[in-house]
Amino acid sequence: SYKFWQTQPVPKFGEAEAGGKGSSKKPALPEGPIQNLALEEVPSEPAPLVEGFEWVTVDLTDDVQLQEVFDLLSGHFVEDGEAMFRFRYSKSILKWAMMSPGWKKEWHVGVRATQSRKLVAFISAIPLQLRIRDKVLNASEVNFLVIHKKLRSKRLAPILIKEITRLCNREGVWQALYTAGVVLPKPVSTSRYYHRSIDWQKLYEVGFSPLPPNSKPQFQVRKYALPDRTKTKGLREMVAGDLDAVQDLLSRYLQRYDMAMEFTREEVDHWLLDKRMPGDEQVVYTYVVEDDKTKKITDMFSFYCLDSSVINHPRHNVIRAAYLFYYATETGLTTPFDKPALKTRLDELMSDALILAKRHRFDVFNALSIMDNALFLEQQKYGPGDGQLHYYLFNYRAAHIAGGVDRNNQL
Ligand code: YNC
Ligand code: MG
Repeated sequence: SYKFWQTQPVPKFGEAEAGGKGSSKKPALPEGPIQNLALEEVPSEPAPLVEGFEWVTVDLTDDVQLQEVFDLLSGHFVEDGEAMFRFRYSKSILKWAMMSPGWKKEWHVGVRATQSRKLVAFISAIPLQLRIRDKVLNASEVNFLVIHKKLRSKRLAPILIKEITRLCNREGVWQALYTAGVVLPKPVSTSRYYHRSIDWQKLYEVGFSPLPPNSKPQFQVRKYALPDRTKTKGLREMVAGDLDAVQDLLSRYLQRYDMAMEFTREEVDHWLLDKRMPGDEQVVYTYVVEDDKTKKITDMFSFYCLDSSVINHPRHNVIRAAYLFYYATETGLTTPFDKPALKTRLDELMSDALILAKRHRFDVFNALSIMDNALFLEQQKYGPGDGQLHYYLFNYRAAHIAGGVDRNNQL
């Protein structure tokens, strides 16, 4: 019934499609903002919390507070349906994800128990420029909404969501992007997680990968075996000197999609270049292909490291997962939509990505059914997972955006 969400400026199930592209017989609604507020209408103070709890701004530059967010998320954030695995965002990845260019400390919102000072809930936002078809929105991305398990189902989530909305609005930001595994009104796009085993034996032991009927463990191990060396000529790690070339290539490539980030040079630097401090774990791994004659950057791909805790296993505590991040290529393409050529090239690049992930001791490589991933998922031995990921826009009505798999079916 969506008692909370039906009060919010989001599209409703059953209403006409925006842009007139849907199959609905109802008259099309225009693509664009759902509600226009004036800054004066935005409350200057947060709504009060129930007795015993208080709002705080969490300072992620303070390692003690960062550790509190890490502890809250690693104990209470997203789990799979059977509660076997839980995302385990490292402190490094939390800083990377929440302290991107333009980040505001006010957008790291916590709730503490007044007496014990314990951090019991959290929500965050970062600023971004998001293109939907030909419009670029000055938006935020909301993530890391979490409530301690003992405080669930008390309607605290809507209060956190309203508070992050207020704080975005105060900065003149009226639209937001967010993703969730749950169905809410109303996804602008829906994708599925795909998994490519690297260490099949371990994934089997923790209960992540099943043994298919009529197979044997040694067949599975052999099926997912990878060579030690990459094949693409000119492939190397991205360095700071590649920034302009990568920004150029990536922004051209992202033009192919109906919804994509618009990256500044500073953002490419932040999201793609590994800037670990000594002792920190590496978060992002980015590779480029440099043509040895022209010295041009012709391709790039990246993945990031996000572990999952294995809940209640006697021997294994974590799954080391690599998540496919951005990629771009122009190699061999006669036009941007030359799908057979794109498939050939992506297969080469993504097979090397797996080899590199194995070299960095990842157990599994994950990808969503977005971008042009449908072109290589099957060939590279990815299998569909149980999880779906829905994409949502706050205060923006847009015609549905088909995922990569759907688009591939139209090849
Ligand atoms: C969710 N994931 O439907 P209705 S994703 C949004 N996103 O409202 P209560 C959610 N809404 O149906 P609980 C949601 N999950 O009555 C639930 N809801 O209208 C809605 N899990 O609240 C739900 N993290 O407090 C219902 O539920 C209402 O105690 C119920 O808390 C929910 O980060 C939650 O999955 C998710 O920690 C915090 O279960 C809790 O169960 C939990 O009674 C494990 O809430 C961790 C987890 C969510 C990961 C994520 C993106 C969040 C986006 C939030 C929406 C942002 C909108 C844009 C704002 C900025 C606008 C501008 C400008
Ligand atoms: Mg609650």
